[in-house]
Amino acid sequence: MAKLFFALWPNEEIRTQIENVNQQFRNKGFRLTKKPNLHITLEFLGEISVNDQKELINKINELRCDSFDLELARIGWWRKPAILWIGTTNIPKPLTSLVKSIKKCVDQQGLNPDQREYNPHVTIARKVKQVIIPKETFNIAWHVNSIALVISKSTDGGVEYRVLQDWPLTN
Ligand code: 2AM
Repeated sequence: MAKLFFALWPNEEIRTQIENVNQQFRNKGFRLTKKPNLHITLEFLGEISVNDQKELINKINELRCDSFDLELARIGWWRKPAILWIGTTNIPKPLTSLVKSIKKCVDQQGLNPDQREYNPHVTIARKVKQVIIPKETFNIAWHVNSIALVISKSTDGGVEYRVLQDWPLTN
């Protein structure tokens, strides 16, 4: 069994730009996401068996989805999970259909896809009980041309993510 999720995995350049936005939330008592962990979840799978993992990978191998451009340009806060996040100005159609296709594969594998409305975001800090969101604007232009299957492991130093496999999106 392994704890897995599908994600949009930023390259180093995008990661640095997100990290630069995060810096303003240092020393506020929040738990900032470590730079190597920054990502956008597409679909959280939870603990799944090696067999389900293999069969799901076979299904994802058959997908053909378009690449797209994301503009990360706003900061939001969800009170209940106490999460601070960076979000997109709009949700591109190829992203909506990508998530739909992944959910279909997950469902066909007999696993439970997340039923909640999809809300793409990069979690930048946890344990955020309250926050004043700064007014300064930013715009991180991210050309998304791949998706990743990521394994999540709890370690003494916190959670660690590792990309198991990635797939290109069609240009
Ligand atoms: P989050 O960033 O909004 O917390 C790995 O845990 C990733 O999967 C996180 O980015 C997390 O989203 C997302 N995720 C979605 N549902 C989850 C769940 N039930 N448990 C843990 N993580 C979940």
